[in-house]
Amino acid sequence: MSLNAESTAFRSALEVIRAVEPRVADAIGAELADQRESLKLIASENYASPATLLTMGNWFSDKYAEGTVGRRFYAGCQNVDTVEALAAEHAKELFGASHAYVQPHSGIDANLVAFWAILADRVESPALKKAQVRQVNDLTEADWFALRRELGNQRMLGMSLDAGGHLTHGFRPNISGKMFDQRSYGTDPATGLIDYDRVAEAAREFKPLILVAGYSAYPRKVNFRIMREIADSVGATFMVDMAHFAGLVAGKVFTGDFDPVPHAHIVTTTTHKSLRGPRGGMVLCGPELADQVDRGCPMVLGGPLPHVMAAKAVALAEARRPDFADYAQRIVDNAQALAEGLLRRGTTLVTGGTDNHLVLLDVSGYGLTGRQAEQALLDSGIVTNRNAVPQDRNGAWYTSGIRIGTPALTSRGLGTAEMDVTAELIHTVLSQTTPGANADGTPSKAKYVLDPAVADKISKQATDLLAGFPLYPTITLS
Ligand code: DSN
Repeated sequence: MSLNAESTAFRSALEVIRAVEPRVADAIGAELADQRESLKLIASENYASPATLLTMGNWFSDKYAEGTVGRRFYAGCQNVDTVEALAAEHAKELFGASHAYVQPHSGIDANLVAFWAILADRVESPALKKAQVRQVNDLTEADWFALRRELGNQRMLGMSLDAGGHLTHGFRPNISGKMFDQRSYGTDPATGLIDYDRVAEAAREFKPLILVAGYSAYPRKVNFRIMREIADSVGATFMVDMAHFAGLVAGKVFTGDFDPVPHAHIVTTTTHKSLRGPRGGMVLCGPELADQVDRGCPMVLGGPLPHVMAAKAVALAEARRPDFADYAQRIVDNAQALAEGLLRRGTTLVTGGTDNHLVLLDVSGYGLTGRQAEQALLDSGIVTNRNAVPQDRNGAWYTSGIRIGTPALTSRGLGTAEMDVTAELIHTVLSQTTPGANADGTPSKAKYVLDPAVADKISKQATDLLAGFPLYPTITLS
């Protein structure tokens, strides 16, 4: 049998790996089999292209490249320069940004770079100017601390975790909550939507240095024009973390007031969620913050990962193709079809629907915690994750919610008709699952009861549904 290039590439790679540690080769093969068989509804996951995946397995991984293009702390970075410059160029073109920094290893790293850059710009630079010196090292320690105290407003206002914000937007146990004097804005308890008047009020009272917008579990669009006006009204730097919806921005589904790039001073993202690239992060900004952002490594980041930057260049080139816009629109169409299918079957959804890639189910109506629902769905071949809902009574570990998203299934080619079938499978599992009890008879928030015959039947239906939409159809490993 003659093999296509993709099958040959992955088979050869596994053969080489198997000769050294067969268990790793087996685990890689098993991961592909698992991903092929399950209904992947994790809102932050996707399937990168074979080209993107293959770009990560090579000798770029062996190169140190601290610094930036053409200005490295190591010799011999000419090829890294090529791929980093390409990735940045594609990112700037795709998002209409004047500067792109493609070194962050993850979304949290990208946010740390942004915090660093904002603090350096808003605290360090005025301090140096005031003291009339060039760098922090030129100041005595006492002078530096005195200037920081005088100038340093380290306050951050971000969306609360239980309203859908991210850990790094000032959640107290996170480093962001410790670096910053933090306050959060939530959502309107009646509608589940951001109340911009309340955000403005909080900003007026708190006077943050940074106003953060963006989310991991908010199923609606955010009006970034209004958020920028709020930031401007209190002199805050406006930062948007678009990790979840970067693909919708790239695909021009979110435009005008809903495109963060023209409105924010600085935008951070991951590259592996709806953007469908390699696992990593990125920062976009205007010229004012560009120099500080470029100092991200080594100030807050370890050495760049050139193999991943190369894969970012490939994935961003893919996202610039016209069919990516079609993909992005189908993500939202599918999320809306899934939401409608669930609503028709009586499921409670936070905000009553979605206008992005994710749907947040409140499973307390089924008498379940998020943890029970997540495990029952997993037993039935449906991969999701539990998530807090606003004012969640079960806390962040057990939760009352299930977050689902459509980027991955849309990449496989499933459409709105299949979303209705998916809604039926989810509803069947949740309505047939009951809470379990602890050994002493008290109610458990983790244990649950689901007839294995029901779980098997749903798993089979999920597999049948996916059979028409093979994952990586060009790749056969055996
Ligand atoms: N862990 C990501 C998510 O699932 O949303 C965010 O960091």
